[in-house]
Amino acid sequence: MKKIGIVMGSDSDLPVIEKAVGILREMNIPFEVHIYSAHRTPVEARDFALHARENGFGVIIAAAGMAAHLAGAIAANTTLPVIGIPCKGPALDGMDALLSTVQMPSGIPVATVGVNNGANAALLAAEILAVEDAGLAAFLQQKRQRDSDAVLKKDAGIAERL
Ligand code: RP5
Repeated sequence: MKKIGIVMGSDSDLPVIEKAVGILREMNIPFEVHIYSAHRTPVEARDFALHARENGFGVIIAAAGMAAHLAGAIAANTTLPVIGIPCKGPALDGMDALLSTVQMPSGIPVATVGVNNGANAALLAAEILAVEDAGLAAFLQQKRQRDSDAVLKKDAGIAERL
């Protein structure tokens, strides 16, 4: 199976990445995590993206906050699918990172999930790999069924709680 590359702009983004890592572990998907910044370590971020395909990655998740250009910078240097996670910073409730990540000009796409939504980034990355992996697709379907069952269980108990 291809690996998922996870890049965060700073270790202050770690709580968001931990949600993604938890889901990838649950699904036994191989991954690698790095701290590369588009502005503090631009050479390393570029090199990672340039060689990601030959290094066995199938999807890259890039998480960054504030003027979050990491996902776009990674996407500029690879044709692998890149999923951007805008991280909430100290100002603007994450709107700065959301717009910086989602508003990529035409030609270099970044599939952007919600602010701080590491879980959806991991699930989307898994769905991309599952296009060619029936076992992973089945696992994803079972997970949805479990989530659905949990909601229906809450529905059955809601009248007693009110
Ligand atoms: C971005 O700036 C990082 O992704 C982080 O979300 C934000 C702040 O970084 P630190 O100052 O906490 O290292 O590059």
